[in-house]
Amino acid sequence: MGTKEKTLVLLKPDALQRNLLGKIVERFEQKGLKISGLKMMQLSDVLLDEHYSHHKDKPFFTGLKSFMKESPVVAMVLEGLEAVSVVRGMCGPTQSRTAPPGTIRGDFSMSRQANIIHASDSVENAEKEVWRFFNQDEIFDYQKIDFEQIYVEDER
Ligand code: FUP
Repeated sequence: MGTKEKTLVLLKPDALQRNLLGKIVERFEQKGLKISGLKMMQLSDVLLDEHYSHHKDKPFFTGLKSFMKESPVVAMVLEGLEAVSVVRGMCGPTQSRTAPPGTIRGDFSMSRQANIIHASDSVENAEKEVWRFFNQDEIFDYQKIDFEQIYVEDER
């Protein structure tokens, strides 16, 4: 019926500068995702080299790293059934200009680089990324009172 997953989200410097943090967090809350972790952090070269290692030889790599260091980001861990694909769907594709309306990128941005949000793209990567950005004691396992309204009995 779906597996409980955790996924890593970064609200990028453009989301912070453009006062969009609350609107984006609200979407995840309204969807029914559980916030297991949330903090502000200034990203380092070491962390970004690891996080974007698959892009290290691309022409946009240096610009991407500078952009991600322009201000702090907000890092979140979201939890729910199939949370990885649910959150990716809510973000929309990388190129914001053509991202569908209704997605976060589609509704709030016009750029490929300044595209507001990062979300893990697979269950395997989510597992790595959660622990790349969060320590164990920053992730909270708690009961959420709307759980039984969000999922029906045979989904829980
Ligand atoms: P996504 O999984 O949608 O975040 O996309 P990618 O992993 O392909 O890219 C990571 C980030 O690199 C994007 F969010 C923005 C940046 N990027 C560019 O700046 N130019 C490109 O051509 C592709 C990606």
